[in-house]
Amino acid sequence: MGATQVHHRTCSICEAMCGIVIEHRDGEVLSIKPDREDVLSRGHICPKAVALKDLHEDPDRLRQPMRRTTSGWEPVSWDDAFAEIERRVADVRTRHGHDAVAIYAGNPTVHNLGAMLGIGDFIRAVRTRNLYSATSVDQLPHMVASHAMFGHQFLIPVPDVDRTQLFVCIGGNPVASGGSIMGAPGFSKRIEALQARGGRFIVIDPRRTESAEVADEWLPIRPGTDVFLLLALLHEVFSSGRVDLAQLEPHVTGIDALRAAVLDFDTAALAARCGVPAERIASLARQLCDEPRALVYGRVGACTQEFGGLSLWLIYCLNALTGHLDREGGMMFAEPAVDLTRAYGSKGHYDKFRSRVRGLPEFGNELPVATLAEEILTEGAGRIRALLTFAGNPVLSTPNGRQLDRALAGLDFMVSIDPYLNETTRHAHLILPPASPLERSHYDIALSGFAVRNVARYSPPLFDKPAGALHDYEILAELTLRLGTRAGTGRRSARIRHWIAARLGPEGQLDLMLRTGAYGAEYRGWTKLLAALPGLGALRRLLAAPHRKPRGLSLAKLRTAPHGVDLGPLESGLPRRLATPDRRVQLAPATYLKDLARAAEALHRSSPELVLIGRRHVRSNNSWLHNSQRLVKGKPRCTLLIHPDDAARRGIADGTIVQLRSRVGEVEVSAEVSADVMPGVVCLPHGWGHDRAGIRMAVASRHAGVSINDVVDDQRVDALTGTAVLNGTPVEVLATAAGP
Ligand SMILES: Nc1nc2c(c(=O)[nH]1)N[C@H]1C(S)=C(S)[C@@H](COP(=O)(O)OP(=O)(O)OC[C@H]3O[C@@H](n4cnc5c(=O)[nH]c(N)nc54)[C@H](O)[C@@H]3O)O[C@H]1N2
Ligand SMILES: Nc1nc2c(c(=O)[nH]1)N[C@H]1C(S)=C(S)[C@@H](COP(=O)(O)OP(=O)(O)OC[C@H]3O[C@@H](n4cnc5c(=O)[nH]c(N)nc54)[C@H](O)[C@@H]3O)O[C@H]1N2
Ligand code: SF4
Ligand SMILES: [Mo]
Repeated sequence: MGATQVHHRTCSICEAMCGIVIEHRDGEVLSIKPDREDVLSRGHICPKAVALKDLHEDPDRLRQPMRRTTSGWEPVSWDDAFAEIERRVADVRTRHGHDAVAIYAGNPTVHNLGAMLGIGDFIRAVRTRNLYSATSVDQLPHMVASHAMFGHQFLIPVPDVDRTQLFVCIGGNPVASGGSIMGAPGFSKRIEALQARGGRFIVIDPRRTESAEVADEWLPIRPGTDVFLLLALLHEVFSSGRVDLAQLEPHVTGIDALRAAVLDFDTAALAARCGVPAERIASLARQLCDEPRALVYGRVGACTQEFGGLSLWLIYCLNALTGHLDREGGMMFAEPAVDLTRAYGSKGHYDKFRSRVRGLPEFGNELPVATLAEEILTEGAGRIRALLTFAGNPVLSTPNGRQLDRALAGLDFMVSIDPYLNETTRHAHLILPPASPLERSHYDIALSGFAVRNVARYSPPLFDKPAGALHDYEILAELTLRLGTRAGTGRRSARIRHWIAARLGPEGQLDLMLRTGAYGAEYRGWTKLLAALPGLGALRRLLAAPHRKPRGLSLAKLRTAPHGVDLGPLESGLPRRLATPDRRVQLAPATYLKDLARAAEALHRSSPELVLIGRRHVRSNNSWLHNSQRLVKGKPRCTLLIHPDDAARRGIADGTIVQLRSRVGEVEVSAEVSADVMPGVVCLPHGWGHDRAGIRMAVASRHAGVSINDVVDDQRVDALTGTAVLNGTPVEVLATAAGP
């Protein structure tokens, strides 16, 4: 027996990015504990960290490529799998054209260094208009607003939680979720510290969430009506003459147009529609104006609703107009060591083309996933015939999952790059499973850009991958080569890039990015040479950018810092970092002003009697952690919360099996009567529904639950951004014969 060893790494499950310490011996994980010296998480972890061991050891995790045959799944060699994919994709392209091959990329992509480095080339190689991802069921309104207002889709402000005195949280539950577009591990402790220094935490949410529980105030709001609350808050700021742009004054444009648009609305009607008392709205606006260190933060609940686009825009405007944008204690911009806003990531674009069936706008070459099933099912030129999924489970994660199930079952060809045979991948003809997360290196290239402190942390692989296993980036690289065409990016530049990437590997590329970043080591002659190669325009731009505060950062330096390197608190970055053509913050982009007409029209509409919202639990992560026994044990969590008044009216008691119905579908689920949801609102978690036939996740199947997205309506999208309306679905709830 070998000696017990200690390994430091960053947990890659959620955006909190906690530092963990893993004790291991002879290739076995003995324990997973918090790293008290981690520069960001300072000793915080949640129960999901231990699931890294369960994932690694899970007998259901696929360890070799699988092919679906008429007599079931059988293992296949990598060579045969890749050859079959090349042949069948070519066949679909010959018969139906390039756009007939679609891609869906799921959430774990952004938590994966190799995937982040490889997915762009893969997408360019497939060269399709039918690109979809979890973005349009998540943060798309943030990206569209950042693109329109600040000029770059990834220049998204994050709460300076550690220095603020007033934190207003709209449609986020960071105590349970760990925070999102806000890397703030140990969020509850940060709120305790805020309260200890005399600050206040206010939660605006239809449910008294775990975050509302620790807040100084919970303001219930009718689902989907945040746009009206935000208009009312801005109305108060404008009409009371309290606009204070602070240091941003010379760097904004559009304030007059915004003022005129906002003052057009009637405050009494706005308050009545959202359900927050008019006096409280006015006093909240005053609080925001009076407090020098305050911020308004909005997240998933604010995004995935009918007016998600407008809501996120108005949230940024409200921060700007009360002097809280890009200022200490307000909403600030992280400046990470690898900065996607400087060179690597595209700035983004909007509405360059529209989806075939429903005419929804693209964003950054992507189409809204709410229309994926229609694009597969609707006949005609341009119909999707083949699908490649990467780290995604859209059957459970996107609206009208039953329809998507039917659509996927009818595809000519489907490939899933995924470690599990689950609700989505069961439809694939081939599943290509990557090596375990503990067998690869890690660096949060994307999410470090949204952390509440600038830090850089690298984790080497804990274990060697088994012989014959491939990492995600290796699978993507092989497919990039095999599916790349002469057109599009051009096969030659793809080859050169591939050659360089293969030589450097994720580590080499990361090192290059670190060295050329704002905190990088000395400029090196060889990076100049690389910059001269074709197809590397981004790199060239990057090398031309001035170094701001060199700290000698390199991969070698990170390797000697197991707890990470602290690069300091958030700092003001505007106007330097603005990427708009006039280098000003655009307060009133035309697309947004135009969309206000839609809100004005909806202002006097009456609310449906009962609407459905979602929830997250600290022991889940979307749809894919339910195969860990320690995470699903205890009483079933997939229950429908219903207010006592709504329950009584329908003869529903705690534990009654109810039928939950919407326009698109129905599920049967156990009711949990609770005054924690507002009257008129029912609440079900997402990511469950593991009772579908043919999945290979033994534990999850025994704790199946039902999928909220079997009830969420795919036809309801935020018209501005195309984001799915996951919250606020009109529903009916009926008691069934089956008793408690
Ligand atoms: N109703 C409702 N629906 C929602 C939400 C909601 O709040 N309400 N939330 C939405 C949000 S915010 C998101 S982000 C989406 C998520 O949507 P998806 O990303 O489509 O779904 P996940 O459940 O995260 O599925 C992740 C998949 O990746 C696989 N996987 C995990 N790790 C790896 C890896 O390292 N490599 C590879 N190749 N595969 C991996 C898993 O097995 C699983 O199949 O769901 C959305 N859906
Ligand atoms: N434990 C756990 N952690 C996770 C995840 C997980 O599934 N489980 N998923 C990860 C992912 S992919 C993401 S994107 C983040 C999401 O992180 P968060 O956004 O913090 O998480 P949610 O729980 O979706 O928070 C949305 C909140 O909005 C509320 N809400 C619903 N409708 C409305 C509305 O119309 N208006 C307002 N004001 N509020 C509304 C809901 O009640 C809910 O409390 O969490 C990440 N972390
Ligand atoms: S909150 Fe939990 S799942 Fe998220 S990074 Fe930290 S330990 Fe991992
Ligand atoms: Mo997400």
